[in-house]
Amino acid sequence: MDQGTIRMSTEIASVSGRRVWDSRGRPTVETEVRLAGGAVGRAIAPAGASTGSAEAVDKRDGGTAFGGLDVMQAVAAVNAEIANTLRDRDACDQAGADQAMIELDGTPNKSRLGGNALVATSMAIAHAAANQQGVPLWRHLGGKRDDFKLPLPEIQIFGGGAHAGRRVDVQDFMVIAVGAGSYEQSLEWTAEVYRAAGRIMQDAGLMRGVADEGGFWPAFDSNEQALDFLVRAIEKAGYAPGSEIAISLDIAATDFGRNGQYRLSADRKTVDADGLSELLLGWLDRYPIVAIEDPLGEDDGEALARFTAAAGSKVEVIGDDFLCTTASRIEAAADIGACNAALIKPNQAGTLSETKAALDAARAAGWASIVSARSGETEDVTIVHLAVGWGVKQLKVGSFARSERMAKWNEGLRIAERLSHSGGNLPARDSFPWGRK
Ligand code: 2PG
Ligand code: MG
Repeated sequence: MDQGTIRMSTEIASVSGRRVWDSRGRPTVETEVRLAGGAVGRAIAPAGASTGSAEAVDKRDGGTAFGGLDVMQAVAAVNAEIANTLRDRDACDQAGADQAMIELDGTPNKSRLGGNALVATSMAIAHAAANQQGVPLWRHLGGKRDDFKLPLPEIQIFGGGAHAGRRVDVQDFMVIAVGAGSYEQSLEWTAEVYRAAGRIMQDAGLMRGVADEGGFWPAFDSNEQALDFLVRAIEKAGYAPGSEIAISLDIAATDFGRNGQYRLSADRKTVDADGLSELLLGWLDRYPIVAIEDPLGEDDGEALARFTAAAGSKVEVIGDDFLCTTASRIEAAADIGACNAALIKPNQAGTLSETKAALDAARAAGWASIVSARSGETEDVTIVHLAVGWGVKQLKVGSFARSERMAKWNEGLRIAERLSHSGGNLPARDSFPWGRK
């Protein structure tokens, strides 16, 4: 920049990266963006364990240190190439900054510079822009409206699959307090269910600790036993299963499916796509389930369309590994009638702009959407602001334990306080009509 030019306060003055550590003790990337006006924005990349094959790829160094998971190359990319490209850009032009990074990377899956480098930087730019303007991030993202709502929390009680040594096959057994009148109340109710679940598992001698996202690590004999215990926990906590507290499942079927065959180890059987669909449709009949994520593997689009045709009028059929927060994949899925809701994870897309494009595609298809954390997380709370600012219906960040999870639920409480003047702060109570019998 020429000496004497007046700089806009939201111009990016510097971008720097550093290595920090996530909730599994693995290295990850933090980016710090400093603006000409003095504001600083910081964000940290999360990391998944059950990943879809079309996700943006994290750059990992390989070799022997930290199991090959070090991120020093991604940090170096932030400090050099990415910093040089972004310097002097307006942090308020998120789309322009993201596009510049996408072009700089030049690969379809962000593998050259790293999805971890890009997503941390993209989110840090948004934080810096919000800070410079003196507004919370959710308002910077959401613009001038006064109808902001908190998302409905979707909270894990039992963890399984890749997050708990595959003791049960289903990955997330979650609850949604569909009958709660406010965000605060939904957390209070869930806290009681989490405690009750811990007590009944302890009494039954089935407690093995906590899984990666803070949910209890169960020693159940079958997947259905987990569902039975979850209903018991809801009842023991004093709530009506279904009308007050309903169940949401992430089957994460890609993880136990291969060549159209699904191995349910906990149930000691192998089924094909139609067999798995039949089993899950049976669960939908017998348990108060309102949402089911990745019921089939990421390659089983047609079976997923058949499943959605059978279940989509009763529950949210959510695509995660199948959609990978990608607008074109969501459009293609909508064309064949696969899914009626999309999980939205910024690090699957790689930048905030692409994440928002995926959300817009889901909305254009008439779908529900859920902003989601990853199993590897940190104190970063950006996703809570995305959910509020973008008006997303649900938020999934894991369980009701461990600080990388609680930091996010607690951030929602702070936002709720800011919004409390506007009355009820959750999405419309009729958004799960089938869960309110
Ligand atoms: C998922 C997430 C969160 P991971 O599958 O939805 O539960 O897990 O981050 O390991 O992909
Ligand atoms: Mg999932």
